[in-house]
Amino acid sequence: MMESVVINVLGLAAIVLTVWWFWLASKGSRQPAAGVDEALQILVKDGVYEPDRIRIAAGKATVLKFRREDASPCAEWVLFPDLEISAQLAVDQVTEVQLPAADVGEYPFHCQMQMYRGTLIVE
Ligand SMILES: [Cu+2]
Repeated sequence: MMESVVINVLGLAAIVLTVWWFWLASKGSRQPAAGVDEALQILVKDGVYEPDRIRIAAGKATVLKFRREDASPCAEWVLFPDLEISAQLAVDQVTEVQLPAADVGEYPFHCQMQMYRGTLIVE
């Protein structure tokens, strides 16, 4: 009788440990597509920015890295009209775009023909 109680307690402890372990592991590996204080790289390909919603911190200058893998002229420029920023992107290269410290809000960005579209979220 005593032995089966001990075994049950041990089994329960093992289950709790396993659940706890996996819960912690999944928490640790969960990453947003793009977030504050991460290396912000945006892939420019097939008519979309990936990711197309980029979150940055307000009041802090930020660098975005655009990797253009679309040779069509459509993808050549990226414009942030509200921030008065534009950058020419070289094909198959990473171009750094310096953003000034901005106020909280949403700032759309797009290519010169507005086919590529994205949103910069400052929070
Ligand atoms: Cu375009």
